[in-house]
Amino acid sequence: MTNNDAIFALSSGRGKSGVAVIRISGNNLTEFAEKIIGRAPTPRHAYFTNLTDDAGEIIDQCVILYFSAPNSFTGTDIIEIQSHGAPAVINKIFEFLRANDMRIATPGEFSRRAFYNGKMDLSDVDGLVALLDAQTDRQRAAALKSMMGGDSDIYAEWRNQMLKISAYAAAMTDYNSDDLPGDIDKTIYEHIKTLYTAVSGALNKYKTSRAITCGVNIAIVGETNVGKSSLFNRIVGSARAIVSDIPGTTRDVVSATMDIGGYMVNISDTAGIRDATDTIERIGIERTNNEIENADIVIHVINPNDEYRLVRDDEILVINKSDTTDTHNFDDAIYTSAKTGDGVAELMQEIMRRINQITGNGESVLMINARTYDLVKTAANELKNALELSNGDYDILSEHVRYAADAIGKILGVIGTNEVLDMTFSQLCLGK
Ligand SMILES: Nc1nc2c(ncn2[C@@H]2O[C@H](COP(=O)(O)OP(=O)(O)O)[C@@H](O)[C@H]2O)c(=O)[nH]1
Ligand SMILES: [Mg+2]
Repeated sequence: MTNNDAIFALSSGRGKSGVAVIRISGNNLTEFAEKIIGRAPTPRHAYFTNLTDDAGEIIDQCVILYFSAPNSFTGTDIIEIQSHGAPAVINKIFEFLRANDMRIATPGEFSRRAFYNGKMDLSDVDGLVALLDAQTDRQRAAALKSMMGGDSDIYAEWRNQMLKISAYAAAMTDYNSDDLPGDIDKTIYEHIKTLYTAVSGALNKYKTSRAITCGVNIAIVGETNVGKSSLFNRIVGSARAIVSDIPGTTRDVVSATMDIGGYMVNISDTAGIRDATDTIERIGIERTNNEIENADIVIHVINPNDEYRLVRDDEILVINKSDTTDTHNFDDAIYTSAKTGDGVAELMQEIMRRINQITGNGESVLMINARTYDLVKTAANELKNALELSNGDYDILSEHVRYAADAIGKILGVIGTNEVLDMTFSQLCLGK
């Protein structure tokens, strides 16, 4: 099914660097490895060599590694050339490889080979995509777990059970109901119910997965001039928003991405909530409402003596400008001064507490992404359909459970459509 012709790519980052890693994947690369190393290569040994082109000119001093199939990332033979990271060196090596009938890989082609050669399933590839995107420690940990097969094991186990139940139910249609044990319906029902609980439970963790991979969204809202932008700057730790005492200065939403306790956080400073007369400001306020809707955490800022109208049930109430007064009217509010920095640490603690609530301290069962969400949902729906059938509808029940198994099979890539494969692999960069 796959053509393992010789392909190559720069696996390290582009730009000037100390070392560049160029990977070649293909069938029977031993001969080529021998040619560039100067002797028969032992797999997984490092060879320091003068890499020479076909005209006999030295391209660079390199370290060369050889991996023989199937013990490599792609399951094919692999040669890894570690050269100096200069663009001129990399270009010259590429030229040399092209002259030796190799072609540059397409994005994700190495992983595609790994998939076809049984080295990774699609859920592992999802993990790899997430790992390459990871910016914070929690993202790294979750993606790594997924890439190393943590998610695949769960999916494979579900699918296995679904296939068993489906086959069992299908076989039952061949029997006369009088010949079957009386509690058979109950047994099947219990099995499906357990699976349904697990699958739908994982689905409910989507928000957690999303918060880890895409970041927790925080919106700072409140009337104009209460100090939202000043507080935003305090939180982000750099002057990114315009601070001014002219009401309505922040007309658009200013956002920053930051790392709080290993979690990625997208924090937005918004235009104030007030009845704006000016069109541009009104658009800003509309955007504020969008931000509030999309936010996982809302920080509502007010002045010490302001009347307080709740914006969202679960908001964090912050009374800013605490340096201007001694009155403490609210018990469960956090008092801050964006001016002196007072109370900001306490606010950060509360933010951290909320993040932990949302992410469940990172203990999510599965890393569900946009691709897998729909498939997990289909599986859950099919199981639900099966549970709603009346006793004895074994052939229909068998079908529903098999559809559920198929959906999970698509997550793993055991049942593959080209669209699913293309979508997954195209997210990867060159050299992966
Ligand atoms: N005294 C005092 N002034 C503040 C504090 N926070 C902000 N301000 C001032 O209040 C005004 C409005 O601040 P800004 O951050 O632009 O408010 P925003 O409209 O809610 O974004 C500016 O003059 C700030 O210097 C604070 O904690 N204490
Ligand atoms: Mg502002």
